[in-house]
Amino acid sequence: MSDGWRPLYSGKVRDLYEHPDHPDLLLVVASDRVSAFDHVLEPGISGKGVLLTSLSEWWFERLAAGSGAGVDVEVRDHRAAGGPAVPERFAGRGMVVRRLHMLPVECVVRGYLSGSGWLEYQASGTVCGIPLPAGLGDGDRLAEPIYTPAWKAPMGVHDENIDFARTVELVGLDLAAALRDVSLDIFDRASAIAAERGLILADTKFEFGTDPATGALTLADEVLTSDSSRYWDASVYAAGGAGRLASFDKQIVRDWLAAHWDRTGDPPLLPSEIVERTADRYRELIDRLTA
Ligand code: Q0Z
Repeated sequence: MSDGWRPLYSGKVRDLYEHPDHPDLLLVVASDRVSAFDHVLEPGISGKGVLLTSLSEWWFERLAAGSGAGVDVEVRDHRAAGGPAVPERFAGRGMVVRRLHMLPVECVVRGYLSGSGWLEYQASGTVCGIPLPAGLGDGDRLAEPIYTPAWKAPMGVHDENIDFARTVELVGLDLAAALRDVSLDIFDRASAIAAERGLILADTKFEFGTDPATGALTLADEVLTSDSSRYWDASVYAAGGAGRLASFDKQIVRDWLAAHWDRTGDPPLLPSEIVERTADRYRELIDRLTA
């Protein structure tokens, strides 16, 4: 390919490229692939890569405007500085970013009890080892958001929830404290922005790197997308009932798969109705957030 970008790494749903003439940059490309239960499913969700990239870019811009509390954000357009553009073949779903030293910690923040947190709470009254008051239910709001980091295991190994002491061992005390404080701060700011649009940000996962030149802590990778976050409709949530936790992500895919697959062998093809409803849900989130 003449644009010079070379595949560096392929994840389940995104791909990373490097450029020999720009060793300080990377290209992150979001595909239309969708994964659930550790499998990449067929067919993909047409338009998903573009939607998630625009969501991530929108959040990067919103968060950059109000940052300063010890965190930088990745710059997404390097053309002004003579950097390469996103090539046409990845139009709308690529971001050129500064190449950082990524920290091996997934910075998860939860404002509500749900998903794996709800499962752990039922078994032990804790979430990632943090004790919570008795009597909480699925989807309940926590008194205040909690920071529940995970160790980014090498490829093929599952991420492992870790406590603050383990984070200190991994990145040192100063960075461990900064990751926690900055993650909670960004979560608060993002929750307030989402709330203005009638959306609840239930939980999310941030990733950070340090700038190799300056050491500055930098928010990186995808930010507050529906692949990395759980959003709920605030009015649906407030009305209560079974559907109150319908999220703006691939929950439709997960639910369908759970009902139509016993988790052995290859997963079945997704029906077009499921694909379309999922795409609609992604679009609705973007429309409501960015309108
Ligand atoms: C992001 C990932 C993807 C699979 C590495 N600015 C950066 N500097 C250095 N590394 C990264 C970034 Cl964003 C980086 N990932 C996550 C992205 C495919 C995994 F496109 N890994």
